[in-house]
Amino acid sequence: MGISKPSPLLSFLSVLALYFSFYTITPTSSASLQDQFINCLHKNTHVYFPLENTFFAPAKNVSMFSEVLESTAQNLRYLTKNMPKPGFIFKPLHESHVQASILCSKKLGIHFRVRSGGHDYEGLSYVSEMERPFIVMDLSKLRQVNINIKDNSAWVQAGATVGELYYRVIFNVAANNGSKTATTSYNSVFLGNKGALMKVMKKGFPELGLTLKDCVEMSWLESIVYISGFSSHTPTNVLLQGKSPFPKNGFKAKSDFVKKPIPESGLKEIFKKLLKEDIPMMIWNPYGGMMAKIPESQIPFPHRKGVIFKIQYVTSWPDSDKTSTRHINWIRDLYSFMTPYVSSNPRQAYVNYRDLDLGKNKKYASMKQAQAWGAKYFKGNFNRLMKIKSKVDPENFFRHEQSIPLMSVRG
Ligand SMILES: *[C@@H]1O[C@H](CO)[C@@H](O)[C@H](O)[C@H]1NC(C)=O
Ligand SMILES: CC(=O)N[C@H]1CO[C@H](CO)[C@@H](O)[C@@H]1O
Repeated sequence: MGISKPSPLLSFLSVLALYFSFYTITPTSSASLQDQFINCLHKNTHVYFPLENTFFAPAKNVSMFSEVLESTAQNLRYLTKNMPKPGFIFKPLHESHVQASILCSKKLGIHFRVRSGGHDYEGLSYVSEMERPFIVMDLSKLRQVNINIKDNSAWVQAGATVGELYYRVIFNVAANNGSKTATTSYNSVFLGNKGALMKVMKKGFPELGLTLKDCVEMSWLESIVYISGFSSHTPTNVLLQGKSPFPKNGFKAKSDFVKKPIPESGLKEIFKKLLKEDIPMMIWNPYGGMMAKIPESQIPFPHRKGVIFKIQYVTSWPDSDKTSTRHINWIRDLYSFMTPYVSSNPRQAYVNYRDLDLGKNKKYASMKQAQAWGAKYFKGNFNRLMKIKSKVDPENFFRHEQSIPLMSVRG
C-alpha cells in the first residue's frame, strides 16, 4: 500500500481493499486441498515457507487453528460454531507467497479470503457464507512499515494496523532532525478550583502565563487516569485493569536531585543533547513544601530539605531497534554531563528509578561496596537499614543486585 505524505505528517490514509472472487470447482477434502495448494506454492515461489509457521488447519491442530482464526477477528458474531470455517489458514511470509497464493487459488479453484487487521464488521475476511470450501490468507506476518522522510512517502505492508503505522510515522518524523525540537509540558495537580489556582499562580509564578483555559477541573481519580497517560475521558475503572497505557519498549532510566537552579547555559546544552537521541525524556518533579519539613531520618526516603527538584532521565526504543548500547551510552553521557548541576557527596538518586549503573552486589554483598550506591538512595539512613536487615534477615535470604546488605560482611 503506498501512501503519499504531505508535509510533515501523514494527513490521510487510503486503504486499498482487494477482493478476490473465484469459483469453486469440485470441492475436495480440505486436507488434499491444502496439499495441492502447497505443491502449487512450491512451484511459484523461491522463498522458503516452513509449514509449521505458515499453515494452520483443524486437522493438524484444532486449538492452534482456532487461536489463529480468532487472533484478529473482532466480531464475535462471526466466530460462533455454526459459522463456516476456512479449510485452512495460510500466513504468507513474503510478497511472492501472496502472488503465488493468488495464482494457485485460481488454478485450483479455491475460494479465497484475505485478512489484514480484522477491522471487518461482517467477518468477510474470514467467513464465507456464499462459497465453500474456502481458505483464508492472513497477512499478519507482513506488517513492515517503511517511512521515507526524504520523498515524503510511506510504504506499508497490508498486515500492519493503523496504530502501528501512526506510531512509526511519529517515531520517524521525530527521529529526523529536520523539524526536531524539544518540547516542555507542565503537568500539575492543584487541590481546588480554577479560580483559586489562578490566584496562587498570579502571585507565585506569573512567568508561566497560566490562563483559565489551561486548567481542567476533574475529580482526583480522573487526575490519576490523566497523569498515568491514558487519553482524556478514559473511564476511571481502567485503573482496575492494572495495565500501563504505554506500549512495551526497551528503556533505561537514571535520576538526580537538584539543589541549585541550573543556569541557562546548562539548559541549552541539555536541549542539544536531547535532540541527539531518538525518544529521550526528562521529567522534573518539584520538591519542597511538606516533603522538606519531614526530617531526613524519619523514614528511609531521605531526599528532603534543600532539594528543589528531582530529575528522571529516560530513553526508550522499540523492540525492533537492536542498538540498545547506543541509547544506554547516550543516557550515561547525559548523566555525566549533568554532574556539576546536581547534588554531590553523595550524588543522590531515587531508589524507585533503580539504576544498576550505580553499583551492584556480588554474591556476598560487601557493606563497603554497597555504601557507594546505598548512600545515593538512602543517605545516612543506609547504615540503619543495614542494621535492620542484619537483624530481620541474618542469612540474607532476600537478596538481589541492589538489596540492602548485612552489616557483617564476607568477600
Ligand atoms: C496445538 O496448539 C497449541 C497452541 O494452541 C499448543 O499448545 C499445542 O502444543 C499444539 N499441539 C500439538 C500436538 O502440536
Ligand atoms: C533528514 C533531515 O531532515 N536532515 C536535516 C537535518 O538538519 C539540517 C540542518 O537543519 C538540514 O539541512 C537537513 O536537511
